Amino acid sequence: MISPSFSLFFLAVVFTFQVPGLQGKTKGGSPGEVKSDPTTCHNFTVGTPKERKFYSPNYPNYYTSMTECTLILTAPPENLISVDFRGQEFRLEEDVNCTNDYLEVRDGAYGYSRMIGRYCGHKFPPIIISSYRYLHLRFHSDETIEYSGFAAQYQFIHSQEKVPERPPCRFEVTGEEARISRADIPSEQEQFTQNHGVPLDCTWVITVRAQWMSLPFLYSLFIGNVEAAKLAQKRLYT
Ligand SMILES: [Ca+2]
Repeated sequence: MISPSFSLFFLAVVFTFQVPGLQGKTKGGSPGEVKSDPTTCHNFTVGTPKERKFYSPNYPNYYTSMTECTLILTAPPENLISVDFRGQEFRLEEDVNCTNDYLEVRDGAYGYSRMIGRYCGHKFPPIIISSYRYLHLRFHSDETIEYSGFAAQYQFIHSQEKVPERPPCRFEVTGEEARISRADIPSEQEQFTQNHGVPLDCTWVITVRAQWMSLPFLYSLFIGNVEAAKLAQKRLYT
């Protein structure tokens, strides 16, 4: 009998391909290549922690093209995060759907957490307050047309209500063949889901040898598909 709580089952699988000799090496800035190295992204991913500020890459100068940077803000336990982008300016390339250059904010620690908003153009985003103690932010720029970007300031807000602390649910999988399933999930995760009425949120990171291939056709994401999520299997082959 499936618990009703699993109607909100959320599963994400991350496929990682390791290339010997390149691990830890920063990506270069050659034309056509996405830049996401620590130097390019420093303003965004590190910023000025003492001031609790972060910026678009290369701020106050124009941000670089073909850039992808990720920042996960983490507040102390029982705190939320408030981010204010209303600094001197907010200037990204404008397009209707914010697909060229954008700042993306998600309510959680992961790139698949609930989207709060995707922002571009010259209009300040609203003040953003997280539901829990994590925010996932992503800056993206495409090949052409850059602007000066933005400066943002964040603060931690002590929650009047006790913020539930979800135990981590992350699994590392490797080898020539492996099987992942709901059975991997510890009972404390299910209990947390039931107690707080939140989605079950787990990640499997599958790492295979370079030039090997995993079969992602089985699934990449399930929402509300309990039967499909109960059992999944991956096979790796040369
Ligand atoms: Ca652009």
